[in-house]
Amino acid sequence: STVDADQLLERFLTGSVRQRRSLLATLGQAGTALLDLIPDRLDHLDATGDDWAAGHLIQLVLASGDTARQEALQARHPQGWLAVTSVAGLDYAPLQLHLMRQAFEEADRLTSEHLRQLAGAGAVRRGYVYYSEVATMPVTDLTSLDRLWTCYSQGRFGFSAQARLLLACQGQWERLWPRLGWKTDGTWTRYPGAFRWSIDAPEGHMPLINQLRGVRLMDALLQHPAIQARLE
Ligand code: UYC
Repeated sequence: STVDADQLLERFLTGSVRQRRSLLATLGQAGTALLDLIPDRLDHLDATGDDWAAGHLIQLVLASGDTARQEALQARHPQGWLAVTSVAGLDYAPLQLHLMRQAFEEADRLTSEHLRQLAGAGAVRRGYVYYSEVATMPVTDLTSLDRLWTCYSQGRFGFSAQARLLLACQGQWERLWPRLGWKTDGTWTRYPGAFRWSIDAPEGHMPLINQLRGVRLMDALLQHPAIQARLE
C-alpha cells in the first residue's frame, strides 16, 4: 500500500548507511506504490550533497521497465538530478544521464574523456593524461566527477572509493588490483570486454584507469586534494 511504501521510503532515506544497505533488496521488490512516491520526494532531498540514496531511487525508477515513468523522470531532470559544477567549463550532464541509467561503460569512457579535458589540450591531443598534469586539475571538477560516481553506485564506485580501498590495502597496489577486480590470479583484466559494467562489480571497479603506462597517474588522482578531502 501507499502507507507501507511511504514508511519504507522514509526508513531508507533517514536510516544509517548500514540500515539503508539492508533495505536495498526490499526496495527493489516494493513495486509501483514506491515508484509513484519517488519523483516528488527527490525534490526534497539535497542535490548539492553527497548522499547516494537519491541516486539509487532514481535508478529504481529508470530500471523499472515502465517507459512512461522513466520518461517522466528524465523530463523532470534533463540535466540530471545531482547538482554538479565545473570551473573548467565542462558539461557533466551527459555523464550523469549515463550513470542514472546505469550505462556504466559509456559513463566510464566519458569520465576518461573528461579527465583528458581537465588535463588540457595536450592531453586531449595525445589521448591520455600525464600524471604530472593531475595537480593542475580543478578541485571543483574532480569533486563533481567523484560525487557523480558515488551518487549512482550506492557509494561503491568513484576515485574516493578507490582511495579508501588503497588505504585499507596499506597503500599496496598489488593488493588493491584483485580487490578492484582489475587483476585475477596475476592476470590483468582485459579491456573492455572482461570488466563488469554493472552495479554488481567489485567495489572500486570504476572508473577505470589504464595501467599500461604505470600506476603514477592513478596515484596522482587518488592523492589529489579533491579526493583526499572526501575520505573524511
Ligand atoms: N586496462 O588492463 N590497455 C585501455 C585498463 C593495463 C592496454 C583503456 C585497466 C595492463 C592496451 C582503458 C586495466 C595492460 C590498450 C584501460 C587494464 C593494458 C589498453 C582505453 C586493469 C596489459 C590499448 C584507453 C589494470 C598487460 C592501447 C585509455 C592504448 C586500453 C583500462 C593494455 C580505460 C583498468 C597493464 C594495449 N585499458 N592495460 O588509456 O594505449 O583510456 O590505449 O592496465
